[in-house]
Amino acid sequence: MRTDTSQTIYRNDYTPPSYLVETVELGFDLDPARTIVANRMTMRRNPGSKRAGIELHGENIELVALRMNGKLLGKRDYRIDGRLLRIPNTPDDVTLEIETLTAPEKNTTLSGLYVSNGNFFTQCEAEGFRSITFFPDRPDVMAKFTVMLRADKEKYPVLLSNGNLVEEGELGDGRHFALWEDPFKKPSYLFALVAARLVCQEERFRLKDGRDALLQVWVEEGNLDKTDYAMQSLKNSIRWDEERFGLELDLDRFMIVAVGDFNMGAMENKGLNIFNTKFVLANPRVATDVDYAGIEAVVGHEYFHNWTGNRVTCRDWFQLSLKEGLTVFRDQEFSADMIGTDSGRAVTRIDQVRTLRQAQFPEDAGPMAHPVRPDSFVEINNFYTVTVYEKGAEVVRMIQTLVGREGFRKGMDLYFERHDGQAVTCDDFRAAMADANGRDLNQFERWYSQAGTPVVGAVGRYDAEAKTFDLTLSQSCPPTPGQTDKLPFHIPVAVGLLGADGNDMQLGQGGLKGATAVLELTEQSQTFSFTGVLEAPTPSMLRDFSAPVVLEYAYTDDELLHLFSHDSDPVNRWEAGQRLAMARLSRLAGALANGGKLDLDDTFIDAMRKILVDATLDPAFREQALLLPSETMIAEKMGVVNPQAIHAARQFVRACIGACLRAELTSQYHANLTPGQYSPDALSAGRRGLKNLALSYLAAAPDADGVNLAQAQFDGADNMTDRVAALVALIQARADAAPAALHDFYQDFKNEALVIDKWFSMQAAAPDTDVKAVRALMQHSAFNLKNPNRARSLVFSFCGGNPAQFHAIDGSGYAFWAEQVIALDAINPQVASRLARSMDRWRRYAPALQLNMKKALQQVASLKKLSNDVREVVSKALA
Ligand code: 0A1
Ligand code: ZN
Repeated sequence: MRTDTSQTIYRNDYTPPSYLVETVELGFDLDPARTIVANRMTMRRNPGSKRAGIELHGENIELVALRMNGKLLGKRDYRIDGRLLRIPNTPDDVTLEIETLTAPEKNTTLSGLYVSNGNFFTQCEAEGFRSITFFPDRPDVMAKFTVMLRADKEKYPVLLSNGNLVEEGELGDGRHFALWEDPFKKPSYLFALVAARLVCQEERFRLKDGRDALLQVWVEEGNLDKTDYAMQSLKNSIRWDEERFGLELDLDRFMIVAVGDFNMGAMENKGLNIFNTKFVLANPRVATDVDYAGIEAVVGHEYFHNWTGNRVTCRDWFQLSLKEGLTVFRDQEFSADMIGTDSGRAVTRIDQVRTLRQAQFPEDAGPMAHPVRPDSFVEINNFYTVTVYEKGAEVVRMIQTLVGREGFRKGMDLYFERHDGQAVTCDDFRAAMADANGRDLNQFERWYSQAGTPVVGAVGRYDAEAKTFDLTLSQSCPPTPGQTDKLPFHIPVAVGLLGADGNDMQLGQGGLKGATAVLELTEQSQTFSFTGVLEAPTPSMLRDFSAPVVLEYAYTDDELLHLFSHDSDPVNRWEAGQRLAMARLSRLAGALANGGKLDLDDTFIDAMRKILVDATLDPAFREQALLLPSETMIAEKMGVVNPQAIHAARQFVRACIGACLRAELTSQYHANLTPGQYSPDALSAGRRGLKNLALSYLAAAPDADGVNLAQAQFDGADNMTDRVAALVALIQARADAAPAALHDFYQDFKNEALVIDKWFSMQAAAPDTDVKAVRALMQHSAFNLKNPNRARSLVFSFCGGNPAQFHAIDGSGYAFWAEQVIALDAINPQVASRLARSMDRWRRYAPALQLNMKKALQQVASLKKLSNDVREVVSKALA
C-alpha cells in the first residue's frame, strides 16, 4: 500500500524516455508464494533524450540481482528511491539482467501478477507491469518480448503468453515450460501471461488474405458450454474490421481467456485478451439479452484494440482516449452493424445516449470532471472514465459526422499509414483526420481540452411572408474544476424541420439539401436561415444525438407530441418522449418534496399508448420509447435532489402507466412472446424487452394481475432474460411471492457465479432493502468482498442503484459507504476508488443529507493509510 507518494502528474511535463528497450526476455518460475522473474533486456539511449542514466519503475517486488552488460551491480551502482530504480552514468548500449521476487497469492489488487481460483493471471494496464519486474513502464517504450514460462504441470497445464508459441516441453520435477514470442513491438502494459488449469473452444478461421488463424476461448472446466457466443462474436469482429476498416488480424493465433477476478471488463493484451467472465460466459440458461449484447461489444472492443491501441498506441496516459474513445466508437459501430436495420441502429444509439446522460454528464458536472484528454492526474487508474471512453467516442463520432463516413475511413487509413508501430497523441489522430479530408479541425481540439457538457440554446423564428425559418443557436459551457472560462466548441448540430403533416421538409438553406442538415456551430451564437419554408416548422435538432451537449429549446407539449409521433429520426422521436416524461417526473418529484398532490395528464398516457400499440415500430424501439428516465437522470435535472421524492414520483408514473394502459400492456405482453428456442438476436431480444417492460408496468399497477403474470413467467421461464425480468417485477412490486422466488432462484443457480451476482444485485436495488438488509446479505456465505463482480453486485448496486435507500435521512447509507470504501481499499484500491465515486454529487442534495455525506467523505479522507486512488477521489470531492 502506498501512503505518502501521492503526487500530481501533468501532461505538459511529458519528456521522452531516456532509454528505449529493444528486446525483453522474461523468464517466470511460477509459484503462488514465491515467483522468480528473470528479465533480460537490451536497451539503447534514446537519441531524443538528454538525460543521462537509466530509470526503471518497480513496485512491490524484491530485487535479487542486477547485472549490467554482464557485470553484477552492487548497492552503490544504483539507487532505489520510492518506486524508481536509477542507474546513473550508463553507456549508450546496455544489457540489463534483473532478477526479482514476487508473491502472486498475496496480491489482492488484481494488478500485476495475481492468483484467481488457483490460476495465474496478469493485468498490466496501466502500470501493473512494474510490479512484475523493473522496467521503463510507460507506453512510449515499445519492445519485442520473448517469454519463458515454467510451472507445475499438474496444477497449471496451460501456459500462455503473447504472440506465438515457439516451444513447449517437460522440465522434470513435474514441471513443464512454454516459450512464447511476440513478433510485434509493444508497450509493457500489453504484456500478459496465464498459467492455469483451463480448457478451450478453438477454431481455425480463414482471414481475408487467405491465412488461417487459430482462435481460442479459454475457460474453467465446466464452462465450455458457455463459450459459443464469445467465439461467434470474435469471428464477427474479425470480419467486420476487415470489411469496414480494411484491418486484418496480424497474428496466427488469437486467444481470449476468462477470469473470475477482474477489475474491469476485459483487457486487450496482444494476442492474449484477458476477460472478466461476465463478458465471455453465456448460454440461455444463465445469461440475459443484455449479457449477450455486452459480450458482443466487449469481444469486439478488445479485438479492435489490436489496431487502435496496440499497433498504434498512446504516447502517454493522458492520451488514453486516443485508443479508448476510438475503440469504443468502433465497437459501437460494430454492434450497430451487427443488427443491420436502421431501427436497430437507432436503438443502439439511444442506449449510448442514455449512458452518456446517466453517467457521463454527471461526471462532467462533478468534482472529478476532466477533459477527454486530461491535463493532470494523481492516479491514472482513476481516469478510465465514462468521459475518456464514452465522451471520447462521441468526439470521434462528431469527426465522422463532420467529414462523412468515407472521409472518416480516409482519415483512418492515413492514421495507420503515418503511425503504425508508434506511440502517438490525440493531436496526431485529429491531424490525420484533418489532412485526409482537407478540413480544419483546429477549433475542434477544444473537445479534447475543455471539460464540461456544453449547453446549446436554440431559438426559432418563422417569417410567414418571407417563408424563412431562422434558427439561432448559442453555446455555453459551465465551469469545471480548474477551468472557469471556456472557448466556443465546434459543434455539429443535425437539424430537420417537420411540417404539420409530420413529414420532413426539404431543406433549401445554402448547400444544405435533403431532410437533415448538419449545421456547424462554431461561434458563441449563430443564426442559420432556412429558405422556402412554406409553413411554421417543428424543428428536430441534434438528430442522432449529433453532439454530446444539452439542448435547450422551449418546446411546447404539442411540438413534443408531434415529434414523438412523427420524427423521421428515431433518436429524436425517442428524445421527444423523454422530454415529455422528464417534465412530468420533475414536476411530480418537486410536488412530492413539498407535499403537493400527484396527478398525471391523459395527454402523456395517450402518447405512451400510441407508441405502445404501433405495430409499425420495432418492439425494441417501443421499449426504449416507453422506458422512463432513470432516477439518476431525474436527479440531474433537479435543483435540490430529494431521492425519496424522485423515487416516489417515478413509481407513481409507473403505476399510472400500468393501470391506465392495462389492456394494451397485456395484449402487447402476449403479442411479443418469443416461443421456440431462445435466440439473442436483436429482434427476439427486442420483443422480450418490450414484453418484459409491459410486465414491469403491469406489476407496478395496484391490482394483482401483473404480479400473477410475473409469477407465472418466473415459474415457466426457459431463459435467464425472462426469469430475471419476472423476478425483478416481483421484487419491485414487493410481492408476497418475491422471497420464495428469490430462494428458488438461489437454489437453482448457486453454482453459477455470474447468476449469483444477479441475485445479489436484484436484492440490493429492491425498494425495501436498507443498509441493515445489505449488511445481512454481506453475511451470506456466497458473499465475498474480494471478488470485484461480487462486491459490485451488492455494495455498488446498493450505493449507486438504490438511491432512495442509500440516501436514508439518518445517514446510515453514507456510514456504510465509508466503511466499505475503507475495507475495499485495503484489498483493492481500484475497486475502492470506483465505489468512492458514488458520493461525487454530494453537494446537490438537501442540506441535511449533505452534512452526513460530507462527514462520511471526511472520515475516509482523514485516514492516513489510504491509496492514491481513493485519496484523489475523496479529496477532489471535498475540494
Ligand atoms: N484497456 C481496457 C480497460 C482496462 C483498463 C485497466 C485495467 O486494469 C486496471 C483493465 C482493463 C479496455 O479498454 O478494455
Ligand atoms: Zn478499451
